Amino acid sequence: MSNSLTLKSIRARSVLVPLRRPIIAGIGRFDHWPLVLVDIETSDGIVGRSYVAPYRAAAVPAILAELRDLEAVFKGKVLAPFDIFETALKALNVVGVTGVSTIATSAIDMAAWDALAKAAGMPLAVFLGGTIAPLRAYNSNGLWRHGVGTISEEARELQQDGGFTAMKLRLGNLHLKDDLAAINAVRDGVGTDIDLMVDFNQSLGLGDAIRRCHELDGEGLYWFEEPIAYDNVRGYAQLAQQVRTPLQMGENYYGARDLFTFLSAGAVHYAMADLMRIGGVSGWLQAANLAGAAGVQFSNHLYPEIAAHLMRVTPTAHWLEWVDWAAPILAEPLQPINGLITASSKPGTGIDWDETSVRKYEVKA
Ligand code: SMN
Ligand code: MG
Repeated sequence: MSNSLTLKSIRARSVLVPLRRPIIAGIGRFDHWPLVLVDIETSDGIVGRSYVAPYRAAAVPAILAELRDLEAVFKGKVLAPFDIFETALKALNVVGVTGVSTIATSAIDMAAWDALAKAAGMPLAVFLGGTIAPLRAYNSNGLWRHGVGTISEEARELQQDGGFTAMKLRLGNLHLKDDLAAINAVRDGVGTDIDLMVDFNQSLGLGDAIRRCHELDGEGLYWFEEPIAYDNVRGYAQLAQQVRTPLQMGENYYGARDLFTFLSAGAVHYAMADLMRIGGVSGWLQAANLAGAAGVQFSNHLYPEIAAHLMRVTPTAHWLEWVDWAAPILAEPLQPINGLITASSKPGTGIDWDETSVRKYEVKA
């Protein structure tokens, strides 16, 4: 027995949307944000939607090509996300299951879950057995690694734009004094009562990270995110033993097994997942339940529109990372209220396109 929805077609388009504040971090600079918009058309006329944001505009054609490949595999088949996920990753292991393969699979998975929840007439959180309620969120829309001169003002904007009491600052400057100046500038702007997460975006070597984390350990920061290369499990395990401020990482986990590796090694205090890399909703559920079993608090990386549903069925749900980067093309972007984010209460995820804006920002293949 199966549900009655079958996959008719996958429509994938790409847009390049402007960023109000350019992303400047240890991993590069991005002035525009490429999004791949996915619409899965089903036999019942229900359309499941999702988007993925692969950072590099030049990588978009590879993702579109993989989506066309998977469309051919799943055309006419039952829309069963569990089966699609297993089949897609098995089929793609011959070209590598991380990277583009996981990104394309995640996009289809998220759109498939959206369609199923819509068919059931329930918001995704409810469809998955949870409820919808406000989640505490931190503002991640700014505080990039640019000159310190505008940081205080920007922190004030991030606080006021949604009533946030938590925000994330990007660090990993060559010199400690520049990291300290940025922290002090945030606190000059918004005081010391806010929760301040810091993200090094892998910019330090292990030795320098041990030094830098010790030097910043007394600053009362909420977490140290990705101080070293994302795949240095042993390095994270060493750092985790040595620092007092909790270590956070996970935006680069490709699939739940990567989280399992880090949990088994005792390499993280907090963990997070990025829906495009962890494997969409299916991958998130695996990872969130692993983190739950390990008692490790779990946050999202980007994709707040879907994460706001999934955090409601995550046993150790922690902070929601708030970014509004997809807002230019969404019909109903979420709105933060008093630093809280609540998922859409429409059937599915609530993701729908503002077609006029999509036409404006579309990049023709
Ligand atoms: C980040 C997000 C998106 C692009 C670059 C960097 C950052 C985060 O690591 O955690 O928000
Ligand atoms: Mg990060």
